Amino acid sequence: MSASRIPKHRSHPTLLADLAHWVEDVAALTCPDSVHWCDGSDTEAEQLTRLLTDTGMLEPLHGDYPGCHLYRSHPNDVARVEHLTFVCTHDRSDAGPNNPWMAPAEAHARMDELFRGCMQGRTLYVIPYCMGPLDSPLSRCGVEITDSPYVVLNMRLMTRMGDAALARIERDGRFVKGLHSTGDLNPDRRFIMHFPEELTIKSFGSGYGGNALLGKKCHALRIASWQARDEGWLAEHMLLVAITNPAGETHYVAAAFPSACGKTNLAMLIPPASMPGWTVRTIGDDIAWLHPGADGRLWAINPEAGFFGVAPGTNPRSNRNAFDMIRKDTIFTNVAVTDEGRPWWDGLEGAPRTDWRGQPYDPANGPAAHPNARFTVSATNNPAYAAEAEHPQGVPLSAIIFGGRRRSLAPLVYEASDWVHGVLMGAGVASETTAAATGAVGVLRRDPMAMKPFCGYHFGDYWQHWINIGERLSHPPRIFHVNWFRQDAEGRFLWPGFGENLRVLAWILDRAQARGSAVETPIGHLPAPHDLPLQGLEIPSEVMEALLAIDVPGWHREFSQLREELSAYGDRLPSALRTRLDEALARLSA
Ligand code: OXD
Ligand code: MN
Repeated sequence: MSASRIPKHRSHPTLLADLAHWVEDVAALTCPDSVHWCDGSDTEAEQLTRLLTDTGMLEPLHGDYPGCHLYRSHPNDVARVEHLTFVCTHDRSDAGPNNPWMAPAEAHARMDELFRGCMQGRTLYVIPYCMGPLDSPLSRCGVEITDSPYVVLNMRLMTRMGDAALARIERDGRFVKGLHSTGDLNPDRRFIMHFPEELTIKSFGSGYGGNALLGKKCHALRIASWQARDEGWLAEHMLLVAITNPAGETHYVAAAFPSACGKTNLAMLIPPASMPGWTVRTIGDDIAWLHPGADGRLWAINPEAGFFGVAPGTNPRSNRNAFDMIRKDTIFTNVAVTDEGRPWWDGLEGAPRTDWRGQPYDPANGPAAHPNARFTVSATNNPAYAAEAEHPQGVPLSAIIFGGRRRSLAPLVYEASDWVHGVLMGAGVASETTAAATGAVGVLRRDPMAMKPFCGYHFGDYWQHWINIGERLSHPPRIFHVNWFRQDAEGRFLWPGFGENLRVLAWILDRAQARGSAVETPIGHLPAPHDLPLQGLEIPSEVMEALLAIDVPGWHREFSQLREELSAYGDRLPSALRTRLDEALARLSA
């Protein structure tokens, strides 16, 4: 396992030289005991799994969870760290007020100091990976260097990695460089640095997914959003789903919600029994790359090959597909374990014996599973995985949905009047914070397009780019906003959510085909309660009315506040958005 293995016989000498030199330079800086080029084979994964189980870092789970393992992270390393995540551009203003910034030279110097000698006694793994189907012109590749075998095993589930990706890198002639070390996990020595102008990422001091699996947030969102702006496409924090109605028509929908707001559940939705003939299949649950097609439609691929989902909240009632898919070949991180050695979190059968820290469970010490405990699993484990996820050209979108977790104000669903209004709707997304990032939970914050932590450049330029993309679409998807999380005065959810969300999706698809009816309001088009297919759902009419009501003074306050917040983007804020906001405020005042 530890033997150095440099691939031979490569057809692209220039690139390989670049790659080989970079690996040599990194090895000279970090001083690993050995270098291993990952081929992505089953044998390699078995060897790494054995290495981690032999050293006690992975724990095999009960026999009725074949191929499943538990990993416990350092207790201080359980989530993304937004305040330590930097975009390092030559011109500070290019990173925008939406990103922590550091000058590239200073960031490189700091990171190189941290990386100096950090892999002594460790193996340096080289992971060539492809984001998106290997044969798709829309896919982009990268190489991650890491000293964490846990990262290698996760990257193997989350991306197409190994020899096939290396062959694609040779054909492409370019790749994103990602350098990662867990270091000593000291939060004072933890940084996630992005150099979009150099297509480079340097991440030190964390093994947590969003900080360490560099193909995911760092490459497929922060760096890719920058690349996408230069190349004329969009990299978005969106699930992708195929919905087939009883008439047999299939439509594709992308939806952007902030982290831990139910993207995985929506992507794997099981229709309620009272909606026979509908099916929902998953293309992706977290990231979508959107390309204007020659036919004037917007086409989407999921660049990932697996799911890194939030475990708590997953159960046979909330998400049967996810529950079934994590019964084999899954890495669980920071869940609790039962007496029998089964993974556990609230809502599952059984009782926890050991908490996520590995201590005997005691409710006085907090929840048994960490609220941001995760599963990592191949997308092909999902019983509802859509074959279209492998299509090189992607799928054409009928609708784009934005949403957030808001206990008040935002109605169940509303529709933008056109693309630019939809961009404003996306810019106004706000959501209560969750455990996916460090910091307070449940605080309402603005999270435009659910991209606040992930857009690799100035939000003003990003919204202008969205507007430009819309101008290239003769058949743009319609844009909607949803909120599954409205509560009553006692804190009870008004809408049942989960499978019942299909009722809202059915209305959205009708509207996308210019079929369903709606009422025009100052914030957009809303369904009347009878416009939604509610057959078989027992929900009081006053609750439906509350879910679809417009609180005019509340929206006036909301838009006035949004106007003030958007002014932080200065003259890079597209004037079209300012105009649309002023018009909405005027409608509300009238
Ligand atoms: C994720 C996140 O892990 O958004 O997908 O934090
Ligand atoms: Mn996410």
